[in-house]
Amino acid sequence: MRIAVYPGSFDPVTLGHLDIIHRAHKLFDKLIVAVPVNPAKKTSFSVEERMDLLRIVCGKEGFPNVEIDKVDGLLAEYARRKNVMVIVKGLRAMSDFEYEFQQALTNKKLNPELETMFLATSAENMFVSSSMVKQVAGFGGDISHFVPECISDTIIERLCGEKK
Ligand code: COD
Repeated sequence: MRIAVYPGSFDPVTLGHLDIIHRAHKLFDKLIVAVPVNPAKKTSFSVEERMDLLRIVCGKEGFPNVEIDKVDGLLAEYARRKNVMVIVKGLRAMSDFEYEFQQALTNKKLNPELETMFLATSAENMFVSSSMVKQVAGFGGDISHFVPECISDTIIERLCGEKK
């Protein structure tokens, strides 16, 4: 069975992330979308909130082989435990590359069996990021072009404190 993991902060999940899930789930028997318990970055949404948003979005899409999980500790160790062969990452621009390349090399050192596969962003999602979504939502702006519609109100309510 070919199992891949798509790890990310998903703080919150965006249309850019969803596009990568859409394209990656077709390439593997199982795709695990994994949220770290102790992310390198400070997050606005808790692990459970981020997993719930992912569950809503992936449930709505009806992906038959996508699982949502959390990673406690190193991704390379998680991959070993779960028989994951491939880490899927998205690349938006050259600015993503250095960070992603460093992570790919580190994960390879920690688990030589593990490959990292990069999917190029779709042109329409090139500029979409979780931090941009949070900034726009925080001022009550329209985030409908950046996040799946089914979670848009929840994000705005949570970050802006009012339902749009
Ligand atoms: N289009 C395409 N891809 C996108 C888009 C977009 N618009 N937006 C984001 N992406 C990609 C990113 O490039 C990334 O590959 C992925 O989606 C997730 O993005 P984020 O921003 O939600 O998540 P990150 O980059 O903060 O996630 C960091 C990890 C959780 C992957 C990393 O910290 C990790 O692996 N943590 C586990 C602990 C560990 O093992 N650390 C050592 C690894 S070196």
